[in-house]
Amino acid sequence: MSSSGTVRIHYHRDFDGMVAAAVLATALRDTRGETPAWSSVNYDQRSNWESFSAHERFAIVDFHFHPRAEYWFDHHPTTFLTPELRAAYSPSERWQWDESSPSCPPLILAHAERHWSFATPERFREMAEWSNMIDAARYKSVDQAVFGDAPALRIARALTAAPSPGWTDELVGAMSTGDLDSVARRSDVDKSFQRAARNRDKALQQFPPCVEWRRDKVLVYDASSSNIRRERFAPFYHYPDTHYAVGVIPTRSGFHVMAGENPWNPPPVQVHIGTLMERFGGGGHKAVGGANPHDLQEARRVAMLIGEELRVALTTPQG
Ligand SMILES: [Mn+2]
Repeated sequence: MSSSGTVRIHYHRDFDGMVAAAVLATALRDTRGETPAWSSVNYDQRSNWESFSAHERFAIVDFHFHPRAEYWFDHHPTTFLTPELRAAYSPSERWQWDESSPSCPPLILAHAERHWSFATPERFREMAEWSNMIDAARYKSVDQAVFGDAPALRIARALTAAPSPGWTDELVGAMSTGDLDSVARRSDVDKSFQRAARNRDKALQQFPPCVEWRRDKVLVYDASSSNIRRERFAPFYHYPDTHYAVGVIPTRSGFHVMAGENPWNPPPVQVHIGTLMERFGGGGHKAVGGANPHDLQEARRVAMLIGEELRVALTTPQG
C-alpha cells in the first residue's frame, strides 16, 4: 500500500477537514515537492492509535495529534488522547495546534505562508472563511443555517447524504483544484444536496410533535424515536423566541441528552451548560453540552430536570 515517496493526508470527514486536506495537499505540492495522497479518518480509528498508519509517511489535519505525523494541524481542544501525547507536542515547522481557531484551514494557511512561503490562492481564502462559519456554527440567522444556498453551504449539507464513504476523497481533489462554486455545481454534489434537502424538510416537519413542553423560553423535546430525522437547529427555526433547547436523541448505543443556547436569541443569563451537564456525567462548553444517561427513561428525566433548571435561571431575578 505504501510507496516510499507519498505522504498520505488523513483528514476529518467534514467540511473544514476536507478544506484543510485540500489546502495542505496543495501547499505541500507547491512548496515542498511532495506528491500527497489523502483519505478520511473517523473517530472509530482512535483505538490502536499508537499503531495508526504504521507503515507509511502521513499527515493529519483537523483530527487527533499523532507523534509520527510528519505534518499535523488541528484546532480541537480535545486533540490529545493522553497526557503523554500532549507532552510530545510542541509547535514546529510541521506541527501546529491552535484551539482558538474557529476551524482548521485558516491555521494551515497562516502556517504555510509563514514557514513555507506559500502564496495562498483566493479560492482557499474563501473556503477558509466558510469553514469558520460552518465549523463554529456562526451563521447569520437560523434561516441561513437551515436553508442557506451558498456553494459552501450546499456542499456541507450534501455531505450529510454522501453516496459512499470514499466520496469525500474525490471532493477533496476537486477542492484542491477548483473553487467552491465549481465543486457545488458537480452533478454528484447537487444530487446529494437535493437528497439532504429533502431529509431536512422532513426533519423540520417532524419536529413540532416532539416538543414535550415550552415554558419561559425554554423548550424540551424528545426525538428519541429512530423514525425521526434530525435537523440541528429545528427548535430555533420553529420557535425563534426560545433561549434554550434541551432534547433527547438516539445514539448508536443508547441515548444522548443535549442542551444548547439559541445562537440567534442568546439568553440574558450566564448559565454554563457544560458545568450543568457534568452533574449528570456529561460535559461541554458554556453554550452547548450533553450527557449520556444509561437508558431512555433516565435520559428523559435528565432532559426535564435540565430544562426546568434553565427555566428557573431565566425567571429568577439576577442580583
Ligand atoms: Mn472538523
